[in-house]
Amino acid sequence: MLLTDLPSWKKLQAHRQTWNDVRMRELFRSDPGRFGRFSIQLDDFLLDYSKNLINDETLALLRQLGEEANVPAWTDAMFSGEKINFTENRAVLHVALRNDPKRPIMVDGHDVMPGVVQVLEQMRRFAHAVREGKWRGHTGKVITDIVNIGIGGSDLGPMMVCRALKPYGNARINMHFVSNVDPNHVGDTLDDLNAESTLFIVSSKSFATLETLANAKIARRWLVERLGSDLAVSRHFVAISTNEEAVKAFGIDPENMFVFWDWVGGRYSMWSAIGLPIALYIGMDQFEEMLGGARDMDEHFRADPLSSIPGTLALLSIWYQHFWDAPSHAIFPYDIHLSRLPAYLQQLCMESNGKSTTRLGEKVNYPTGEIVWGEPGSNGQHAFFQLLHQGTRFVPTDFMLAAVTSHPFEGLHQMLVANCFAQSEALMLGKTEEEALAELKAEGANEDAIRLLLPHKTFPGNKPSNTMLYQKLTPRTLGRMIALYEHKTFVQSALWSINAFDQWGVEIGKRLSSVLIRELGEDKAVTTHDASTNGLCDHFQKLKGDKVFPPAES
Ligand code: G6Q
Repeated sequence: MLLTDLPSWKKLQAHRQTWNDVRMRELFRSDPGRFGRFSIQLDDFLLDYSKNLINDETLALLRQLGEEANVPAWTDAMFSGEKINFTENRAVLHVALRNDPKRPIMVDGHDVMPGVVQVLEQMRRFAHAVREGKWRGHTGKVITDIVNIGIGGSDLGPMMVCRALKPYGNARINMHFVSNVDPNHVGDTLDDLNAESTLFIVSSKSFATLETLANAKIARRWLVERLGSDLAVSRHFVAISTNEEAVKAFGIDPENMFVFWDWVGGRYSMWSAIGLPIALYIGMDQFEEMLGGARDMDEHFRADPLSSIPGTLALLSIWYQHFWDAPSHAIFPYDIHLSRLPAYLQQLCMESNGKSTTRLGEKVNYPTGEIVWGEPGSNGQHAFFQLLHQGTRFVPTDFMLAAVTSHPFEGLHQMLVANCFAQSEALMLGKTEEEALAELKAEGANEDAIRLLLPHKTFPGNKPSNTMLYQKLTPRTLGRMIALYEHKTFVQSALWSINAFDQWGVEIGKRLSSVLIRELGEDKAVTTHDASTNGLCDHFQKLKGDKVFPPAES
């Protein structure tokens, strides 16, 4: 049955009508236990979801909806290795990558855990050798720079985590991430590197992605030119893939290859060998801490999917998206180390749930897939927060912050925390006309000024937000947080009756450009497309001429 046909849907529609005149500030005033009732704690990790437009009845109805959509049964199916990614005939087992190795998970009659453990051990040996300076470059130099070449799921996770866990990073090792086929990406990166001490990781599940292979070829040529021998490749290139043949064909020795499996989706793969850059940077013990954090969240989720942290956030998102007309969801980490988290979650959520066909092959008759966006605070406050406070859009928000920072400069962290709390408070409270008037009077404004300014100085408030507060952004905490959003995304997909684990929209993009790549390389007008595309090709060819842009002057 589709979401809108479930019995609780109609009840939620009726329930929504009771919310038209409800003010969250009044709910807090009348109920001192609200924070306690609407918050969940997993060790130090607290989710405060009390600043939402909900009461006990709302939550009960949403949970009922989740039961009717069979969320618990879908959860069991995923954890037990059923092929729930049915359009690709694959199991969905990122949870196996952080599972207790003693708990078997079967796919096609085989336990996947021994393979998982074997790759983790290989990663441990390699990370140790590089970090201890035992793995050296072709000329005997220790590795100081690591370049991950990959895109999408083979880039965003490791990049986001390496930034997030900088305080845990090896001081000798600089991490670089090349993803874009824009030549400036690989070019600017290589400009600053010494081939003798650089290690490249070519990271691609399919080993067929145009951007990655093109950048990897440039990097290999750059290396061989500088070190004067093809033999250097084996000390400076490793590959992560599911496709051994393609890795061999590229010229990387399978000895230097780390495998993973088709049951790991690209955007769910940072826990697999795709996480090798993370392990090289923070060490394997800390990498396993991160896996442990994800396992904590897996267990918490699995025990009671609809009352868990991820389940609650998913149900709230359904409430706002369908009953409050909120197509987007903002992510505001008050932590500069999490600056790439919004981009990471954009892929996780929008690639997973950006679908309009149900599991039964029908078109959905309701919106799916939140538009995820965000930036770290407090920067956002000086930019787009205005729209949240006084604009016409309704944007539910997640804030996240740590109680302890790795740079305890006097007072700064407290200011950051205060800013974060103040924003969620202001979004919830708003400012009434009476309050704005009192302020203007206290400032000594005359009657004319009051008439002019009063409507502009009031704030509607009643804007929902969730806050995640934890002690410190450790590998374990980060693992918990990412697994949380994975499971939130999964619960949403179960409610929307869609397959969160395929990505045909990405596949089409991979094919579409190949015709144009060929045509743009030919010395004749492009005429096979619509007038706009032909016109753009024509203008490009005129503008480009034979010009190669000179490097910027130093
Ligand atoms: C992830 C997507 C996509 C993928 C990239 C790279 O879930 O499928 O972002 O990760 O297109 O693919 P490869 O790893 O195969 O190069």
